[in-house]
Amino acid sequence: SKTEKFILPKFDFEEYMKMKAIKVNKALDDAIPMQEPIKIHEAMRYSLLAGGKRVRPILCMASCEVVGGDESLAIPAACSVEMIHTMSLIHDDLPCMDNDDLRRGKPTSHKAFGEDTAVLTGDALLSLAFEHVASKTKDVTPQRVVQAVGELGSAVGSKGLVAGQIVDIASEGKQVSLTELEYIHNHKTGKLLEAAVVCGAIIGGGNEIEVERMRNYARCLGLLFQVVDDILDVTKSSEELGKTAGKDLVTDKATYPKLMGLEKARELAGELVAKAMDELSYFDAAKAAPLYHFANYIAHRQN
Ligand code: GRG
Repeated sequence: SKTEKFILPKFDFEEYMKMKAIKVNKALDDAIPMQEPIKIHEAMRYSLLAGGKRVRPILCMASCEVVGGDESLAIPAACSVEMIHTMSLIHDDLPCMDNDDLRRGKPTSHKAFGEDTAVLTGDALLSLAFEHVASKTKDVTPQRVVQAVGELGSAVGSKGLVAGQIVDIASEGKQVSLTELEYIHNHKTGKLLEAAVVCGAIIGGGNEIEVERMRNYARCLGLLFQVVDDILDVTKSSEELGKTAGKDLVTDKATYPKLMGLEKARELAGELVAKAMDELSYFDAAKAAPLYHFANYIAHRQN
């Protein structure tokens, strides 16, 4: 296939992810020491250190390295991205939103600490995210740090995550078109992924062309993630038929296979992974290896 030639046999992607996640987890742990008021810091640490995959911070660090920056430059920004991601999950789980009891295998923030504290925990993580990248980023020009802060802000706000969430809420129970579905995914999932990658490239010293290439790469990756998720939903659903019906069959949630057909959805996934890799071909192949494997991993994951 078109992507085969990019697979570099010597690169251990699983090991790479594991090592990077260890660094991220250590940095996140250090970023929020236990202190007074105990309750809020306990709640912040509870959700932040609950063991997500750390996809966004790892992408931020990998993107910094692809433009020639040292990984350490991007660690504060990487932590900020994960703080924003975590706060969006806390607020998404609230009774007034999705009303979920479990997240990352543990009771959600409002279940563990109460709704009032969960709202404040999200607020505190969001504020800390900006404080952290601004005050902890070292050996990067102020101009680049400010640019990264701006990227993060626009990824979160009413043109970013919040936009995706409000349109998603408005579309509940309605027929969703492909355009609307893409809008929701691009904002709810895509924008923060994009900010993670773009911030990494800015902080790593990338020039404008390099930053835009990485932005395009991230956009492909975000959409790919969603298309593959939807395809897996369908294939899982049909396998589980007779046991428990797949969630797609029991809800009216719009998905790519539903709106364009399974074959066309698979084609789209193939196009996205090829385009993502095309953006990477501009960079040093060895430094880009993790990002090639990332795209490949997302395209071929089985659950
Ligand atoms: C951001 C101010 C502000 C408010 C929040 C609630 C909300 C607005 C937006 C919703 C954002 C949301 C829940 C998007 C879904 C993103 C997504 C794909 C989550 C799953 O990410 P993974 O698989 O999860 O990376 P882990 O647990 O591994 O980190």
